[in-house]
Amino acid sequence: MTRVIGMAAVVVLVLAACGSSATDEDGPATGEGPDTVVLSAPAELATAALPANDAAPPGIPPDSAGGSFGFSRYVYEELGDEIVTTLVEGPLAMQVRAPVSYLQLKELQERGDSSDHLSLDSDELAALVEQLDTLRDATEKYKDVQLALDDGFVRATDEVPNMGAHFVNGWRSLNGEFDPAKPEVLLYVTDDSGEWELVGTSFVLPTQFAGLDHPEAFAGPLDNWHVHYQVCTGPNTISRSSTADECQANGGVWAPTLGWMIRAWVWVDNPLGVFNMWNPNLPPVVDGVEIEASRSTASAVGAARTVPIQNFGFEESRVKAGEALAWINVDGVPHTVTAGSRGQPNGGVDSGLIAPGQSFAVRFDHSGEYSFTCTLHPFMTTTVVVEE
Ligand SMILES: [Cu+2]
Repeated sequence: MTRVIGMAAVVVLVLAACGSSATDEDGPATGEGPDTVVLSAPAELATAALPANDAAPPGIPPDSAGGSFGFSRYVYEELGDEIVTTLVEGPLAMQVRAPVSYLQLKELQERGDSSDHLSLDSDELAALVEQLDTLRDATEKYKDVQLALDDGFVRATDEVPNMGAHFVNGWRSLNGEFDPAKPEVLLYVTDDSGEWELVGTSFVLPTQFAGLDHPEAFAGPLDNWHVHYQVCTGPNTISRSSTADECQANGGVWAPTLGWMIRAWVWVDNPLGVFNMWNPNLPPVVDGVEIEASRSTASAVGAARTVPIQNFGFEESRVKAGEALAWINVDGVPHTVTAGSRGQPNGGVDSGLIAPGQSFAVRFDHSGEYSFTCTLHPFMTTTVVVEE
């Protein structure tokens, strides 16, 4: 555990950017077409005990938190005093992660494009588009939230950044059946007039029914289903992992797991991918294109080091007292750099929203260990070690 020791940091806000979109050689593309990443058996498995099935966490968790939702197979968080696996995503064998939206898939299919780069053959592409069209047609009526409530959907979370509020159909969530016309979850955000607007859907398959192996549900390999562990839900929660005690103290309902889940974005199109967890077109939407400058701007203000915020993760960093450290957001959605941990600010430095492509720099005048988090994504936490 790290403590924040008398922070006397001078904050330098640097407006930086990358030309037209928030892309990086290593980061997810945001709408410029397919840039598929295929992950095979994760490296950490070479040294850890091999899990018994797709849903199982690795036998031996690492000794520090890490991993990122929507980008790595495992996410490890510090809960209580322990490092635990809070998320497992995708099949154990091979995952295909492609930032291709629903509308882009339809376009590829209409063009009769070869989809080799998506690891989809044309039949799978056609079947997938048909499933997604079915989902869209079947949920159109739920643009009227009252019809969703009438059909048994109940709000189970607050509005999650770049995700929306989850309205869950309890019966469907328990039956273990996959039907593209019957999503278990509808996602809504409140519009300017305070009305609920339908933005997406999500599916839930409990492992007791669907089994511990990755569901074969949507056609092709793009649907990386995930399993959350130690989940806290409730109308005032944002559906994240916590200890049972912490969850109950916040008025939430705790569960060891809810089973296999996946989002499908057929309403508000998602350039990070039709099945991605995060949708940059949902609030907080920030315009990364308007921002002028670059990584070199961050170093021009005297930052000794510039580190990327990418794939929903920070890098641990070391600087010398008196030096500045700059963070650049190379993800497709906003983040914050906020003194504190697990999404909780401690009253110190706070960047506010850092748009894709934007930078934020902090000068550290005194040695010590400083912890930072992202208030939008509480699992994002890092420590900066400042040496004499
Ligand atoms: Cu964040």
